[in-house]
Amino acid sequence: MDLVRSTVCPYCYNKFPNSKIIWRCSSGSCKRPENLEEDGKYSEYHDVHGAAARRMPHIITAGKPKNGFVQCDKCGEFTNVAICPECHSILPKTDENIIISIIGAPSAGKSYFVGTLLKQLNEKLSAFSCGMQFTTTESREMYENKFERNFERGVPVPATKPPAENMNIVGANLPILCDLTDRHLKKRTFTFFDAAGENFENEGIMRYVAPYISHSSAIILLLDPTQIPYVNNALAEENPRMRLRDPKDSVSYESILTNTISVIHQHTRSSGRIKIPLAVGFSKWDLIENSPLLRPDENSAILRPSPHFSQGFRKIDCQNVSLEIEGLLAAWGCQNFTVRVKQSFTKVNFFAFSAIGASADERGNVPIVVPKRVEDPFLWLLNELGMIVK
Ligand SMILES: Nc1nc2c(ncn2[C@@H]2O[C@H](COP(=O)(O)OP(=O)(O)OP(=O)(O)O)[C@@H](O)[C@H]2O)c(=O)[nH]1
Ligand SMILES: [Mg+2]
Ligand SMILES: [Zn+2]
Ligand SMILES: [Zn+2]
Repeated sequence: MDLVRSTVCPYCYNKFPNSKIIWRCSSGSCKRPENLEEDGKYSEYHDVHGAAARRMPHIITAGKPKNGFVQCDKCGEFTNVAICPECHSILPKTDENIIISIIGAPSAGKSYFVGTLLKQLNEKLSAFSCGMQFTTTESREMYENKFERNFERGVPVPATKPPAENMNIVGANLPILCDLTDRHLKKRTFTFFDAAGENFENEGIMRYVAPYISHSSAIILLLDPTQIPYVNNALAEENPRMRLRDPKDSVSYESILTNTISVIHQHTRSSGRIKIPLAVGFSKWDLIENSPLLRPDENSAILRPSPHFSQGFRKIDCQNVSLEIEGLLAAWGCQNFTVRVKQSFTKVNFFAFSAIGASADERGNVPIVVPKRVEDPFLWLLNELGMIVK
């Protein structure tokens, strides 16, 4: 690692010069139970309890790296395990660290989005001659426990837990890290941070997530169409038994957008249009497609399956979908929202997707997950960041 460059930790989002990086010994000797040492910082961030679990191998704070390795001042062996000076998490060995922030009201569909997106990337990213791997065993296990197992069993993914007061928000909900290796073998680590919707409800709480939003390479703002009064009324009229949220009960789109903009401005001490690319994605699109009152025109691009994995990235499809969604938003009385988004961010595209493909049944069982267009916002962002081309 280069000494002048800086790193953003993908766990605590602190930014520090690479010269501040510290190291964890990985030798057999330092890993022996009797040689482990209490690591309070790591345990606090990762929410680790129990005296034994909090004990970890020795940390080398004054190492001078040579070819990526430093010598342990306790056992004399060499290690290349770089860790964050603030939270002691292992820093990924990567060419670039990319944070993707997923923002949205409680129950907007953020967790299903992340879970089904990772599933699609895992299965289909080879179409772009890219490989995907979870960065750490911890990330792979989180994906398997939180998503894969529940998808297979038709069990709902639990609501994401908001952090207890004063607890660090990342520790309460560790991000999932995965490495994407492109055709030139360049490896980039993506951090998907799927916070609880409660974190975005007001500006005061949102300041806890400010560092991760402000350090993001891209933001995905997820909106639940049933939060739009026009949509909510139409669905209720068609199917009075459908369980729908009361749009008045949850934080509005406009507030989430306003909070996001002001948090970024404050944290980056800037004003004006924000240069971080923003994908605005409408979730649960199956509800719209299945509604005679709301279903778009039959020749709409949005009704067709996503073309990107089968035909290569199609920017024109993203643009067509975006225009169609803008048209629907205008018809549903949300023009002001669209204008505000475009005035506040320099790069914006509107999307719609269905993560599950259908609603859970009345007993709460989730059908087999058949995602539609869930990959579109992420592939658009990869294109905006110059990682995949047409
Ligand atoms: N019809 C339909 N329902 C969906 C879809 N995706 C998610 N849902 C439902 O929306 C609800 C909330 O989904 P989550 O992904 O847990 O929402 P979240 O934004 O992570 O919520 P918090 O973690 O509480 O902030 C679940 O009950 C899902 O059944 C979809 O594609 N279609
Ligand atoms: Mg969630
Ligand atoms: Zn850290
Ligand atoms: Zn050692």
